[in-house]
Amino acid sequence: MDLLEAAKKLDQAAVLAQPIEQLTKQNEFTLDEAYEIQRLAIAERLDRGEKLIGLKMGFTSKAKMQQMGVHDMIWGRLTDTMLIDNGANAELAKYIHPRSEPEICFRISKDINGEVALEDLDEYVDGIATAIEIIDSRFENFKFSLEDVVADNCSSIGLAIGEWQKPSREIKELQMSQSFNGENVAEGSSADILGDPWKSLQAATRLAAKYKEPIKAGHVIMAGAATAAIFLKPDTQVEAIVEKLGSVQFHVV
Ligand code: OOG
Ligand code: MG
Repeated sequence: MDLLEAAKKLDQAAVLAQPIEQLTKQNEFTLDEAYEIQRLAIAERLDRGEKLIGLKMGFTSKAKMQQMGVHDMIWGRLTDTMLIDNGANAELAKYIHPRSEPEICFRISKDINGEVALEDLDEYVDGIATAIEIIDSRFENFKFSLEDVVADNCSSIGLAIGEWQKPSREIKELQMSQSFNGENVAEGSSADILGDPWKSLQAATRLAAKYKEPIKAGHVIMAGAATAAIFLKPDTQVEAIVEKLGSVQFHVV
């Protein structure tokens, strides 16, 4: 299988907001090849001038694994064009079949070279915030295998980050919720993110080291959702609230 060709297909699907058939329907490929396709697809974005701003973790909760039928932790890359300012508009026309999910986000204060132990992570974090991730699988019907979704940069397309708070280790049992036009659409607990969102950050340092992906000062790391993701609809005010960390919003137009 031509990995670069697959990467370009996925990149164009995102650019044109046109879904494609699952890659694994045509060819089998390994998880390492899937991560290579992801790297090559992101390289297309970076060649167009986009900047890496961090990493996202996926399937760090049972709710997400069950929703999508995939049972392994995954990671993907975030770029600057994916950022939506807190309170700004998100244009539905730019997406294929977007869903959103409340998350917790870490801000990195110091370059990370190699895996960092859970107890040493404080040294590398200077902020924690409530965030929303928009995911938009490039595959028809939002259906994929583990290899497909990894190649597809773990469905990432957008993120909004709320006000940064001082880092705290006490984020293990925070209520997390998402509302559409003031109506609750999803509710969970940060305990569902590997038992503690800091463990998701730890896993990010392990996986980034394994795949030789740098984590730099200023980068953000999304810990993964604790609830199922919900399809976006037009004219919707989307808000995520995490107990103690505050809220973040955007408006779907
Ligand atoms: C894959 C992305 C999973 C999360 O927070 O678990 C993810 C998907 O559900 O399409 O972002
Ligand atoms: Mg997510």
